[in-house]
Amino acid sequence: MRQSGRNGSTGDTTKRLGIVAASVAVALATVFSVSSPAQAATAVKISGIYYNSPGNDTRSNTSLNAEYVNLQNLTRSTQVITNWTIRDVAGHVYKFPTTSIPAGRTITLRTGKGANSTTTRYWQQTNYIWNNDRDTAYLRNAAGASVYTCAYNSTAASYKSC
Ligand SMILES: [Ca+2]
Repeated sequence: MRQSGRNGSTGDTTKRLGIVAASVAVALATVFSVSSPAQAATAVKISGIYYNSPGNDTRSNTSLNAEYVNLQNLTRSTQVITNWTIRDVAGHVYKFPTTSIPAGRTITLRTGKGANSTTTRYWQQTNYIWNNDRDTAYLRNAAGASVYTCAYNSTAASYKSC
């Protein structure tokens, strides 16, 4: 009768290889986690929110349009943001119509009514979107994936740079 090799060297080698593989996996995981900030780089960001328009909140169209969000293209090429959305904590959603932002440029989304131009979009609202004390702006791409988020929590300022 032959003896089984359960205590033989083959099993030990397998264990050792397993430990080596695990070490390599940990090393790779470390490398990738270190490089993740670069992967998180975005082409378009929310660069700022003017959430407390000047003067009293009279809901005049002028006052509504003094409340706005800026999106900036951080790249050297045109970025298409058609069907991208901006939303607040309360669940108001704006969807960009056919829109592109030239390299390095900014587009402004104003709360009130107006005629869209290449540099300005209008949400066409009759009430304010951005709370004067605290809120969060969420930018999502056409697939609904989060692109950028900007939160503020201060009545000491009217504008949040993101
Ligand atoms: Ca406001």
